[in-house]
Amino acid sequence: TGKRLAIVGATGAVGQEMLDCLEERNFPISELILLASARSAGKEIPFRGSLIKVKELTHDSFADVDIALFSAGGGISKEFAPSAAAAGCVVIDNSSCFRMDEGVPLVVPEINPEAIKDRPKNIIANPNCTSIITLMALYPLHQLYGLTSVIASSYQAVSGSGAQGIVELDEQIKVLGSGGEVTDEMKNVYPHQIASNVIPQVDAFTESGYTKEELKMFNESRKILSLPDLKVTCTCVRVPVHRSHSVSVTAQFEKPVDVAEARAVYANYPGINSKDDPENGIYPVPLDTTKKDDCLVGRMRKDMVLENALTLWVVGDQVRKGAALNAVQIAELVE
Ligand code: A2P
Ligand code: 11C
Repeated sequence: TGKRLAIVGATGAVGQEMLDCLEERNFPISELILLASARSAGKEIPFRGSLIKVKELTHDSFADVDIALFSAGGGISKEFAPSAAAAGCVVIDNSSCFRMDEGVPLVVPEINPEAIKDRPKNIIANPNCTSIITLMALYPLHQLYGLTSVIASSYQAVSGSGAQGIVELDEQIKVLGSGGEVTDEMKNVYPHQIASNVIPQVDAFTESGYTKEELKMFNESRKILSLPDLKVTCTCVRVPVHRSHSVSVTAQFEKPVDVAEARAVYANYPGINSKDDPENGIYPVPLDTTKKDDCLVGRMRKDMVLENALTLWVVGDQVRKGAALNAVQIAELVE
């Protein structure tokens, strides 16, 4: 026995990571259906010792599917998730398409697992990677002190842009390493050179001056934590790192904070640990969390500007906990 599971976008960076998570966690599967564009149809992908042929995604792909994990971009989710849900399949969608819809729960299993039960549209949304990683650090502190506002800057890896982000960084590194220059033809994913640079833009700008990625942090944090008045301001930055997003966070609380107590709280929470020993120069870096399930918090200190506030640094593998693993964990909760 087990679930009949479909992965939409199985050939992509997140789709491939989903397969790794399903294998590692021994997810009970009776049938696995791998879906992608017509370009990939017929391609064979290894899973649990056998090869599975990729099929082209169509509106009829979901007739015999219990759960579909979507990670092929917002356009594909918008077009195909409703037909999958109408066919009786539970959709777990990694795009930003349905996250703010009423009637679509937005879930981090360590924070609000009970929210999955109320899903009138048969769709459950997987939050944005930067939101997940930031909230993994903030939720235990919120339980202790009551979160009121967040000021953050992210340092986001190129794999957040999918497989093409990695290709673009690597090609630019190669050219620079051999003494050449990055030409405009080599800038397809990002508006500026990403190798040897940082770009203070993730996703498109909105009229507010914030980017869409920054507004996701604002809106999704409120929904996941059920804190409709939470204040969140954020600058999202792309850095030339392959994997794992880092976020510098100043969080303000209702109650007075204690650094030793705050550090210790992570010992009792799943999915997050502290790596924080400033006297010995110990703190987490993106390479520490690559291909790992747990997020890591360090640089925890009492903020010297705001009252009842802590400043910290959190790192997490955004392909894994920020996307694929979180979706698989949601699937594990679906009965
Ligand atoms: P394909 O490999 O066939 O293009 P990434 O985020 O790493 O770029 O991956 C995007 C994923 O979304 C890939 O699996 C890709 O499949 C899939 N995808 C893109 N366009 C479509 C489409 N029109 N129909 C189905 N899947 C798509
Ligand atoms: C990035 N966070 O690093 C983005 C990718 O809303 O799910 C995921 C965008 C989203 O570019």
